[in-house]
Amino acid sequence: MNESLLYPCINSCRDFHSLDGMWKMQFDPDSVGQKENWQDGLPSPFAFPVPASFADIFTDKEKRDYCGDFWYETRFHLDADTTRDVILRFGSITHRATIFVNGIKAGEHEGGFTPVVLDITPYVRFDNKNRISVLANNELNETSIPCGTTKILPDGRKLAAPYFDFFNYSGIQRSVLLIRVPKERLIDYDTDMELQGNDALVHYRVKKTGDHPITVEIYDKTLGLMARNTGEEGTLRVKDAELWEPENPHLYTIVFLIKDEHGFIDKFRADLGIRTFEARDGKLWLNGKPIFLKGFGKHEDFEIMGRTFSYPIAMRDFACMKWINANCFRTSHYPYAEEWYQLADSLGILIIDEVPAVGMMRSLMNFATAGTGGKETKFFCSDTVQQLQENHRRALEEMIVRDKNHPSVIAFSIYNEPETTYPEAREYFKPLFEYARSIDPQKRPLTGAQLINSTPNTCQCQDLCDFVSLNRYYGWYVMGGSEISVAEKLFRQEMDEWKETLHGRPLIFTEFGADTYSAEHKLPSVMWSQEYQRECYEMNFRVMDDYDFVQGELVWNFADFQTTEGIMRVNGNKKGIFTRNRQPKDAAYLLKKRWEKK
Ligand code: BDP
Repeated sequence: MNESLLYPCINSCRDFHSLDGMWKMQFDPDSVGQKENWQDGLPSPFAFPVPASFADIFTDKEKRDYCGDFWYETRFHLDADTTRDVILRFGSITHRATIFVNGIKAGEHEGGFTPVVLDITPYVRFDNKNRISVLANNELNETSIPCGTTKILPDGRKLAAPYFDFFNYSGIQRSVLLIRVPKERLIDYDTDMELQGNDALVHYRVKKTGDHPITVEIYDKTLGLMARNTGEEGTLRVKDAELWEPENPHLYTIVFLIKDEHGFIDKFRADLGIRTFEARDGKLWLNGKPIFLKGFGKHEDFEIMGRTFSYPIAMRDFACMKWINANCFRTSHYPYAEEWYQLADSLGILIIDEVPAVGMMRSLMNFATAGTGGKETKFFCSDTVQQLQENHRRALEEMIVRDKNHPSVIAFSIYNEPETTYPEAREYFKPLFEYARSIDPQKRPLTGAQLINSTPNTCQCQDLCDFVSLNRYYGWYVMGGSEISVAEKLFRQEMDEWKETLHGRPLIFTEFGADTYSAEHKLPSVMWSQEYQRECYEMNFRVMDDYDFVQGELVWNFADFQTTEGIMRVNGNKKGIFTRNRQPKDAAYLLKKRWEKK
């Protein structure tokens, strides 16, 4: 990774403007675009919004489900400024892209959920019109994360066949910014914190270009300057530090300044939350105090928008989380748009940040397998694994580098429900855990969400986790409806086994729940009714409450969400506590009451 993933800011040294708006778009089903020089201008484009997930905007099914190459194009004008570099920054392009500026290839990127950042200074024509062209592709295979396959229909049309349970929303789904930064500049910074009595020691490290010294300062919004230091590495002491926590998400400002004899060369500022987070002694600890995680596995998902980031929808989601007394969510199953983390920082919501390592089993109905336990597909024994591991490693690096300074991010999740039951899985994951540990300056706890097959006796990877995370569907995929009492017994048996296996590590639930149709009521309950969702949660909580090593409950899912169509999904997954329009189902009131007291 060469370019800085820092979120852009505006000051006298840096600025940016948005390229969001209407772009040109064109599908390229035969992948002829590059040969035919579409990078010099699309031959027959249509107008299309950026950012947007392209699927649900179309009324035509083939376009909604389009899979293959597709192009975007826009133009911009730029005044000359030789003192600064020009950076082009896409919040993400799903799943891979090649970017051209004025017809010249400026870079490429694999992975659909982290920023694509390019220094395009050499390709830009100043005081002139410029063209950006993007060749994107949304095919799935066993080296892409998330994993899946691409079906070819008899007429040659490609169709995404995910090994995961969410719609393969694609496109330029996050904002595009054109940034100007000084030639000598801050590239990146790390912080980690230590509490010493009432004070906090903020250890920092910066990465910069050029030779001028850098000064780092911490400000409090009312108290002013709290600490200052000069140098690329050092410690700042914040006296009587006001710590960041859900009830009081206090944010300081960290400022980086590079100066020469004439004045400022570079300035950068960001929020800084001072907090520690650990998993030890059977508990999770925030600032040295035990904390129980209450909340959700989520998706970036909404009608028409697909996975496009939108402040109004994000704010509604946070409002619902606060209303229901939640304090945490997992970014299942990919890193979200950066604005989610900024909002969580300011609202005091904790995040388990997950890399898009999902679908690591060969199954088109992975959720059924996930719930009931299926046959091993020896996914990690195939010859594509090396490439997959490299893509996984890079995605981890980009997520950790991007998100490492957010106080809201308390842990990283390295996977969701892979096969972990044979030695090759361990060989695959062990180096990834080690790599993640080595690059996170805060050494946050690492975890991975375990499939039902991954039990204390079978899982070869659970000991890599600092806290264990379970996805369990007792009462849904396992013994649902009238058999729920059998599910409860099986659940207790499994929990007894975990008790012997954890050796002081806490355990949380990262998924449990039941599909529920919001229009359906039935007394006595049947599966899919609102009554059954409550009963299923009540049974699960009864079991969990009997095991003191359980330190978190993130229910599946925050809201109903779109999936690929199929016989197991009624226009999407309906396990939401809220509908897709963010209105509460009955079970929401159960959770609200429970979490008020927890
Ligand atoms: C698990 C997956 C999740 C699914 C969920 C379900 O981790 O992505 O949506 O089950 O079946 O297998 O609802």
